[in-house]
Amino acid sequence: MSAIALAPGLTYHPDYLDRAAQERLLEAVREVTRAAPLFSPRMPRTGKAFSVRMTNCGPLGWVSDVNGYRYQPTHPETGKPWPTMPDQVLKAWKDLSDYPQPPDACLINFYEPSARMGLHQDKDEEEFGAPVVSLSLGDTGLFRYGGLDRKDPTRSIKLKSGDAVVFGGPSRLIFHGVDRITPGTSDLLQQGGRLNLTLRKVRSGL
Ligand code: MD3
Ligand code: FE
Repeated sequence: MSAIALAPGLTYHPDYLDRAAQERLLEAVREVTRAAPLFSPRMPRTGKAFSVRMTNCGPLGWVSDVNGYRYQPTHPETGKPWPTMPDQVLKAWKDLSDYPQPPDACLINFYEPSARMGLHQDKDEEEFGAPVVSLSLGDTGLFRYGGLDRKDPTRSIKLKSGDAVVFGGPSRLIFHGVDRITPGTSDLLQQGGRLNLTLRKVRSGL
């Protein structure tokens, strides 16, 4: 498929997943949420809930509560290990990442139409040599990215169902966020909303 370089290390793959692949991935996400229900992470210190709900699959999952952001092997509410990563997710990583080892974390974000994610950097991982791979499903999200300084100018792109983005090399630590979801832009999710999967290598070494 055709890849578009947006910046050094930042590659956009429009329509990476065709409709059948999107439906298969959605079914895999539903299976993950049956074992590991979506939870509402809270901001460290203030305890204010994020508008995005989350779950994870793979050996490690990202969580946030009053004590801080971290990766941990278990769901914060059930205490159970995260479900295994679907084969389709591992295949996308092999295909898109150029990284020799498999990912050890897959964060699944669910956006209702009113949800957003403020501009931030992903810095809770140990292995910044590995890229982050993003897969989008459902309604289109207006994604914004800038540079390594919060004050750097930003650009926006619309991420639609089936799109993939790879953030590696000099783009691994850029500021980014999601400004809004456009309701009614996809019929993949019956009730609307947007799902984003981020595939990550958190721990360095084997
Ligand atoms: C750039 N998620 O989960 S995916 C996140 O659409 C997150 O749910 C957004 O930002 C979402 O942390 C954006 C695109 C993305 C993901 C990870 C990145 C961009 C990134 C890591 C480094 C740089
Ligand atoms: Fe992020």
